[in-house]
Amino acid sequence: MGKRIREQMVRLLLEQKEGYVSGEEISQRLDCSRTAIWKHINELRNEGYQIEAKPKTGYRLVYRPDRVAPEELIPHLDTKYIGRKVRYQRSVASTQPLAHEWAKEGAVEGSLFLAEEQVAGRGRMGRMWHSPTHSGIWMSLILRPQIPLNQAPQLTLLTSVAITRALRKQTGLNIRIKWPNDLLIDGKKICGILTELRGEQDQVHYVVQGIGINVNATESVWPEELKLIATSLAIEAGKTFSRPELIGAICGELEALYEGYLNHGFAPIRILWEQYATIIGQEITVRTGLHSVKGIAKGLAENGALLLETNTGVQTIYSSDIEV
Ligand code: BT5
Repeated sequence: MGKRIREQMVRLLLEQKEGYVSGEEISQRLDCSRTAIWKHINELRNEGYQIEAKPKTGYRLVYRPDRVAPEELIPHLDTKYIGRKVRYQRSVASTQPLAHEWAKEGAVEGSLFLAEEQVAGRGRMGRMWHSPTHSGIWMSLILRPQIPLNQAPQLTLLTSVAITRALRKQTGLNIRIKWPNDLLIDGKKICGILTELRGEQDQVHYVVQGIGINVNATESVWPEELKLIATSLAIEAGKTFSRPELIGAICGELEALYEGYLNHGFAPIRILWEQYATIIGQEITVRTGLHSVKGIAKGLAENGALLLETNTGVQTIYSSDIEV
């Protein structure tokens, strides 16, 4: 309840642009007492908002912290269910286990767990994901598609396409997809996706999609080894971006593609994916466990597996690391 009022209060303050909104107007529009307003204003201040209170005039928003809290995100959402339920914490070990717990408690499809910082963010196969505070989007999305387990990798491809489209629109940067789960700008990683799920062979119970995007990070927040392989939207564009606005755009693209996927299957996603992929027509090396195979990446099979043309014929690769 308190959260709802704070969300509405931030919106009301924002509507005023440079002007003031009187305590009386807030109390009428939000249907709460002057004492309650004061309490919420103080809570917002504790979260980093600077709100000026001028006697007989009202309140004015002077500074709005860069946060991905629900009240910042909601004004940028234009979706039916993706991102409509949000859990938010400033600092977490990783948003993934928290989203798993929430899913087990019955979180609805589209629920989103967001944090400003992860101190033990994770990649695939036990790798680390660096998530310095306020510098990126670190979130886990819960989906409940009625699909068999072996189709779940298609969701990683779907999400890659959705994020690519949203970020291209919002930033104008040339973002490309590297199979299966990386988004790159000029060969440097800007985003990683981690798809985890619970289910039985013929039915997925739920999917938790971890999405990590370097938004406003500068190189100074990264360890040495990352500086060579990673980049951020801000480094590439030379300006910072509003993370809540980007999340809103991503949720919108995701919902549109996901609805299309549930109704029409993977084929339309496959066409889009191939359009944005870095590797089609290139020679690549694929590592699958202990082995590695060289070949030309031809595109995606109908089910989303990678088609690799090798000396011995076309091979179908389900998931692995690739080197270009
Ligand atoms: C991934 O793994 O790319 C999946 C990353 C998923 C992160 C999200 S954030 C929200 C959610 N909560 C989590 O704890 N995780 C998810 P993988 O393909 O295994 O790539 C990991 C490798 O990327 C590392 O070994 C580093 O080389 C590199 N890396 C680590 N942090 C990075 C960063 N911030 N930017 C770019 N590259 C990074």
